[in-house]
Amino acid sequence: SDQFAEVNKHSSQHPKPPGLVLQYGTAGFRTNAKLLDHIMFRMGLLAALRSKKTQATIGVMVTASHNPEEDNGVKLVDPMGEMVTPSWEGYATLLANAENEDLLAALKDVIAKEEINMSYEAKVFVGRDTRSSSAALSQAVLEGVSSFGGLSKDYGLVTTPQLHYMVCCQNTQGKYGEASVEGYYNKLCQAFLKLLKHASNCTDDQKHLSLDGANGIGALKVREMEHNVAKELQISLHNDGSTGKLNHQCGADFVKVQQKAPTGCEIKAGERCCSFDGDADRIVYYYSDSEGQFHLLDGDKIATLISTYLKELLIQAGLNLNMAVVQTAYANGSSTRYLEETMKLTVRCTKTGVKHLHHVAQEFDIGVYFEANGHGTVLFSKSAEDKVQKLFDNPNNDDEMKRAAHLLLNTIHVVNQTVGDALSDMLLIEAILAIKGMTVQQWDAIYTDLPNRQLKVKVADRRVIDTTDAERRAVTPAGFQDSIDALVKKYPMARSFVRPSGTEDVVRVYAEADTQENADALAHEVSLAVY
Ligand code: NG1
Ligand code: ZN
Repeated sequence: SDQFAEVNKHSSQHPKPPGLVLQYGTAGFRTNAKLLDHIMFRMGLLAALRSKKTQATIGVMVTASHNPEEDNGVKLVDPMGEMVTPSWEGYATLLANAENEDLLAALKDVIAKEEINMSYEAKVFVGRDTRSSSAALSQAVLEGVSSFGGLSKDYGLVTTPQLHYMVCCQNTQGKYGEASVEGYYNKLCQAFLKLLKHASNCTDDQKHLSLDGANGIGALKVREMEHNVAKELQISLHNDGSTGKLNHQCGADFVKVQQKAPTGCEIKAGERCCSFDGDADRIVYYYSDSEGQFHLLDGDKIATLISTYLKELLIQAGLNLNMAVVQTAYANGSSTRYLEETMKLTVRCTKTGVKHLHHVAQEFDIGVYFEANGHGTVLFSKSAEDKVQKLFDNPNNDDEMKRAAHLLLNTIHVVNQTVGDALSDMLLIEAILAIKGMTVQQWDAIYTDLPNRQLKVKVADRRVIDTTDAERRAVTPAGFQDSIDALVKKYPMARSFVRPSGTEDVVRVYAEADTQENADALAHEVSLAVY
């Protein structure tokens, strides 16, 4: 039909380099931006098909998150704002790797398999990060959508979680909020200010936060948002993109992996600081003590702060809701022990990648999920939200219950439940610290991290390593896990695992032990065993 003629015509302007093979990984496609033009066009086509299939608006985000500026990437967002469903990740890989002359056949295959009604008009929301390649690449996505006669809305420069939010708002007819960047700020900031009504006597120090924007989109969005909350939160923005290079020696991934402060920020002793990543879906906190020692408060510490706060509120509110914390193998052993043994919370471990955590968190009334790298959020079930609303509306509550209900309700509103969101997480964390009158040092002292080390190892083919038990054990190559076990035995309180990265062509090694020397030695020894 006509539609396919259009696709053919436009596809020839976005040719695939013959033989190039790419995989839709942990967070979509990600590689050097020069290799991505045809991928973007084709993801526009696929998003249009996904929209026709679901008869809903689909999102396409152009970003490579914490990767270097030269890279780019793309991920698809499903109707409720969640990551695209696994079977469609398979189609994405299929379309991406079809040689030019096979593209139409591959599309027709997807259409037939999914029994897609091609007469439905596709609707796609597109967003992009600040990389120099992102504008042209998002144009290619838009062209893909329109080749199938679809309608698209280009949100331009937005954070990844903002795009997820827009898609969810659009498909829930505004019940989740208004599908605009303004609507997003209004919802989050109003909830934040209501939460802050419960914080008394905040000092200027407590109201001050130093923020590393990773020279990316998060910095632009903090600038747009900050005036809304300026009375309660004063942000000193560093690495705002005006001079530095995206993610270079800064940002949440750098700070987490290097376990040191970003360049571009003069941090004063004791000062509360945080870093976003390149698309503002991750956040980590840190401070430097009076001896100049660096202290990192990662996703595990964030999950602990939030779940502790929520548990206290549930008790005060007299609400019996089941809550769990969802982590990955990268969660520090101390955090898991603290959550289970001291907080008596349910803790679940999943494979790396937020889609896995999100999925498990949905099984509970309240699911707090965070990757150690600072990517996470809180999910509230429909029935949990209803119970909180009902309690809030009940005129017979005593003062403590009234307070708890108001706090729970506005906590639900400040959270972006579609996906981990650095801006939203920051507002929630800042609110909790203010409400509890807690300093970053007191938060840090809740438990002490086991010293740990993460390494990357380049190998010929990372797929030879296959894992099980939420990636905590290797099943191939034969004998490899036995070697790891033997090394782990040498050190007190040790743990180590190895898995292939889904976003980079490397194998990741993680080790923790009683001392930093031992964690470093173990990580090193395990990385030698990888070959
Ligand atoms: P890979 O490259 O698969 O380890 C990394 C992070 C994930 C996730 C994705 C997407 C670590 C160890 N891994 O995945 O947690 O955030 O990137 O950004 O941090
Ligand atoms: Zn990111």
